[in-house]
Order: sequence, then structure tokens, then C-alpha cells
Amino acid sequence: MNYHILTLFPDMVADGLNTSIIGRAADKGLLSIEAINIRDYTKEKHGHVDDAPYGGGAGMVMQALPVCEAYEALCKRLGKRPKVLYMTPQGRVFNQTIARELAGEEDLVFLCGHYEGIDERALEMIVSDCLSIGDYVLTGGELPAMVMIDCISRLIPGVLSNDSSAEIESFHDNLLEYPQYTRPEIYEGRRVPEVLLSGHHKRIEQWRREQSIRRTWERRPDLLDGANLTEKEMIFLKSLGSEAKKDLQI
Ligand code: 9D3
Repeated sequence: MNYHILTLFPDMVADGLNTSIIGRAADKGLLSIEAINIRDYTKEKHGHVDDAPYGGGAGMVMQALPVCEAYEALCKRLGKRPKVLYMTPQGRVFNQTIARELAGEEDLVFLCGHYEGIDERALEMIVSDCLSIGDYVLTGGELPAMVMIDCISRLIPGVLSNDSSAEIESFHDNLLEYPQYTRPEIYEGRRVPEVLLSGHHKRIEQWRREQSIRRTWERRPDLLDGANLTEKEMIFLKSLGSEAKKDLQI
């Protein structure tokens, strides 16, 4: 996978991604990260990349020319026109399904906006998809691009250790993970749940599965719609509902 990030803050993206697991994957040649400075493609003598909005209003708009020129120069160099993902709060909200789709691409371009956005004509000309990372306001698209790159990269074979790779499937279940414990057996008077010390694999597996279902019901009930529960587990889920009603004395 080759990532190309079009941004006015190339250092932010390069520094952020060249450390940690993603940096190591880049060293191993499993992926490459290139931050392209949009400012390098301005044709103005003072290096301006933005101007006041037509029609008036606050702030500055990033001009079409340097954005388009940066992309066209990249396309020329690659000999193809890779997908451009525009980071914008107006986009579809990024999720694991979108990450899986994008992981299949050979090259991806992330376009990061700042100021009051980018001239609409540049967007019409080069953007394939608009993506957001959720309903809260940031100062630019760099962090969203880094979030998505982190998420997509761990799906690329070899990026994670074999051990953690097995976990990739676990989100499929649409259940949250069960709680984990390690030594000591008693910490500040708090014991590790007895069943985990029993060595009784069948009972441990059942307890963990119930904890997952309970947690999902408590914290992310929206996920339960897509969960694959057995008949027995459905009964357990319903018992959680009655348990809560008893607590509330309904
Ligand atoms: C309040 C009107 N806007 C400012 C002109 C909207 C606005 C546009 C761009 C607010 C913030 C930003 C900067 N954010 C992003 O570029 C961004 C973002 C985000 O803020 N939240 C979640 N996902 C994303 S993806 C890109």
C-alpha cells in the first residue's frame, strides 16, 4: 500500500506516522507514506495557497490550482490516477467496513483541508470519496488521515504480529471484548474472577462470551443488532434486561 497525503502540514503527518507499528511496517517495505506539501505547487510568487471566499464571509479558502497541480504531478509520476479521499466533516463516517474496502487499493491519496475548506472546483475535479471520522470539530484533515491510515495499515498482511492478526476477526462478531486480568491474583483486595483460575477451559470460554454480551448490552447496545448469538445466548441477553428491571424495581 502506498499512501500519499496532500497537506499544508507535511511534517505533522510524516512525524506522526513514521513512529510506532506503522513506521516499522514502512521500514519493512509493507507500505510507504509520502506527505506532499500543497504549497510546493503554488505558482504565485509569495507562495499563497488560499484567498478570501467569493461572495464574502469569514476566513480563507484553499485555491484550486495548487491542490489540482499537486495531484496531477503525483499521477504523472505514478502513471495512474489513484482514488482521492477528501477528509471533511461532511463525509461518510469512516468505519471498519470502509477500512477493509480501502485496504484492497494499491495507492490512496488523502486530501487534507484547512481554513474554510477547498475551492469546490478542485473537489469536483479530483475527489472520489468524502470521509469524516465522526461528529466533532477538528482544525484540519491531517489527524483524520492519520487515523484512517493507522486503521487500514493494520489490515495489511505482515503489519501486525501473527498473534495480534488473529484478533482482526474479532470485531466481526459485533461484540465488545471481555475483561482481561494478569498477575497478581489479588490487587488492593480485588480478586481475579474465580473461573479464570479454574483451568476449566469450557467454563472460561462461556464466562468470557457472557461478559462480552453483557458489556456490549451495557456500553454499545447498538452493536447487538449485528451480533451472531446462539439461542442460549439470546436467553442470557434477555435475562440481562430482566436483571436491570429488578434493580430499578419495575
Ligand atoms: C463551522 C464551519 N466549518 C468551518 C468553516 C466547518 C469545518 C470545516 C473543516 C470545521 C472544521 C473543519 C476541519 N475539520 C476537518 O477538516 C475534518 C474533520 C473534522 O473536523 N471532524 C471529523 N472528521 C473530519 S475529516 C476532516
